[in-house]
Formats: sequence, C-alpha cells, structure tokens
Amino acid sequence: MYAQMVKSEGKRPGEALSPEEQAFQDRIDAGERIEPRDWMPEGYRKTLIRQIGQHAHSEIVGQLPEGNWITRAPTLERKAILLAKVQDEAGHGLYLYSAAETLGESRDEMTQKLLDGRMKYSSIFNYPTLTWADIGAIGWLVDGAAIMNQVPLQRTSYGPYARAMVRICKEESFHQRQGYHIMMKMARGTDAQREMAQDALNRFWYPSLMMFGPSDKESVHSAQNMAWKIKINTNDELRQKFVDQTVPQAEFLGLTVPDETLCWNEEKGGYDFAEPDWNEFFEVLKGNGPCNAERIGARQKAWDDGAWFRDGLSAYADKQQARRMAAE
Ligand code: FAQ
Repeated sequence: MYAQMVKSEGKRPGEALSPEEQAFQDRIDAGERIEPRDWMPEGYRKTLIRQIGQHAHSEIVGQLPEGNWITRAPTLERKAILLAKVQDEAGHGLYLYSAAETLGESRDEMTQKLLDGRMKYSSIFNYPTLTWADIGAIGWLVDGAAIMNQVPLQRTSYGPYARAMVRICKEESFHQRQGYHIMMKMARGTDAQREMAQDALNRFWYPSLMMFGPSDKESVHSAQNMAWKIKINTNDELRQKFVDQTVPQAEFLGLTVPDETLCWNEEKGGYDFAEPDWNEFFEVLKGNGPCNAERIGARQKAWDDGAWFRDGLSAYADKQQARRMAAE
C-alpha cells in the first residue's frame, strides 16, 4: 500500500505533513467540507481535477454507445426514455466540468487532455452496443455500477463534487430502473429476445466489474484518496457490493451470470466471483479496446465541428464587454 502511494499525488511514506497540511487533514478527519476558496494541498487539487475531469469525460463519452440506438429504439416510448437518459448524461458531464473548473482548470483544457490522451474516461464505454438488449444491460449494469460508486461520493470531502453527486445519483436511479425494465421485457419475451438479453449480460458483465478500477493491490490512488475522503470505499469493496446486489437481479430475470465459479460464501456474507481479465482492462486503458479510436474520433469531430460556435460566443462576449466599457 505504501509503495503505491508514491505514484499518487500525496505524501511519500514517512514524509511529515506541514502545519498547513496537518490543519487541512484535521478538517477532513472532522468531516468538514472543503470549498473552492479554501487552502488545499496541490496534490488534493490535482487529484480532484483528475478524478472529476475523468468522471465528466465518462458521462460525455458515455452518451455515444446509447446515442447509437436512439433512432432504432423499438417504440416511441422507448425512444423518448432513451433520449431523456442520454440528455441526462450530458447534464451530468456539465455539472462535473463545472465542479472541476472551480479547482482552476478550464473545460477547454480538460477536453484537450482527453483528446490527446492525457486524461482518461471510463473503460466501459470502449465496448460496442450491438443489439437493443445492450441498452437494457447498460442501464441495469453500467448505471447500476455507476450508482454503487457514486452514492458514497455524495459524502466526498470536496463540496462542489459532493453536491453534484446528489442530483446525478437521483437521475442514475431512473436510468438503472429503465435498463432493468428493458431486460425484464426481453427476458420474458420470445426465445430470440431472451437469447439477446443473455448475450448482452455475457458481454457486459466483466466490463461492468472493471468499472470499479483495478484490484486494491493494483490501485495507485486509493490510499491517499481515502485519507483525503475523495474516495470513500476501495475498488474491491464496491465491486463486491455490486456483485451481491446484481446476482439476485439476474436470477429474477432468469438469466445466468457468465461466471461458473460464482457461489454464495456464507462466512463472508457475499458471493465469491471470478475476477475480470485485468490484461484486457489495462489494454483498454492504453487505447486498445474495441471502440477507443471510434470514441475519441467522435469527440474530436464534435470539438472541431463546434469551433465556429465557440468562436461566435467569444466574439459576442467581447463585443458586450466593449459596449459596457464604452458606456462607463
Ligand atoms: N476506466 O488507483 P486507481 C457512468 C484508472 S460514470 C478507466 O484505482 P482511482 C455514468 C485510474 O484513473 C463512470 N480508467 O484510481 C454513465 C488510474 O489512472 P490515472 C465513471 C480507470 O481514481 C452510465 C488507474 O486506473 N465514474 O458510468 C478505471 O483511485 C451510463 C489506477 O486506478 C467515475 O469516474 C476505469 N474503469 O479509482 C454514463 C466515478 N478504473 O488517472 C453514461 C469517479 C481505474 O492515474 C451511460 N471515479 N482507472 O492515469 C472514481 O471513483 C475513481 O476514479 C475510480 C478509479 C474508482 C474509477
């Protein structure tokens, strides 16, 4: 654990805290919220920009796999629901960029870092959505995993991030329910629909487990981030809770979790389950997942296509400012 902290933004093992850092840590330990104008260690600021920025990018890139199905939703009602969900994700991205901007990095800078590979987004959005059942599986599993991770983040130490999480979690609950509802329809439908639902579960199960990050022994940021209450639970704790919550939901659907080793462990009060393929996870992080190039290509195109609009807004703002100054 200590060796891992060296790579993180915090102190090296054994390094003493300055009086300012100690006072800051005391505030965190007392459960106080840190606000944008408060003094904070540079490492705290940087790691929050990294996490909130990556979270914002995930919400925005996360619109792409589902957006792919808006024109092909099977009914008008499903189309309206999916459209609303995808719009919610855009809103989440915007709250989160705003929260990160309070730490001194602009949305333009974060976007540039995403496009040139210096910032990440969640690995899950590098997998394709091949059938309508995938939209059910995303709502059920991906939003389900997102909620599991984000409910504790409502208690995170940085005020703007914690407050953004409250609304995001409410909306994610609706997303999860709509996904599960699609799965119920498919699982109780024709044989072909049931097979499609099972196939979606087979393909999204392990990538969903990867959303919680590498195992605790591989997680470089967990120790420092938990001390700063940027992170409330470890990656493995949340993964376990997700499996325990989701397996009975799969049973209710009559679907099979694609893990032959899965079994209830009475002693620990949770399921034993197979780890995802961590080589695949690290390859996806390096940019070698099935859809990485497509996703970044789509973001780059949107950024380039929007340049005229950003320029127009800036020119308008400059003109307004010049008028105000002339009138003073
Ligand atoms: N994907 O030391 P740790 C959503 C990176 S929102 C990509 O454990 P940490 C809504 C990590 O950044 C989903 N990279 O890191 C939605 C670090 O690399 P770095 C997004 C990952 O930060 C639903 C390295 O691995 N949610 O889905 C991943 O302590 C449906 C070492 O890892 C959030 O962002 C990954 N899965 O813990 C939208 C929640 N895991 O930066 C549309 C907030 C790890 O040093 C449709 N974030 N990495 O180069 C967090 O809670 C944390 O950042 C973790 C990672 C738990 C993701």
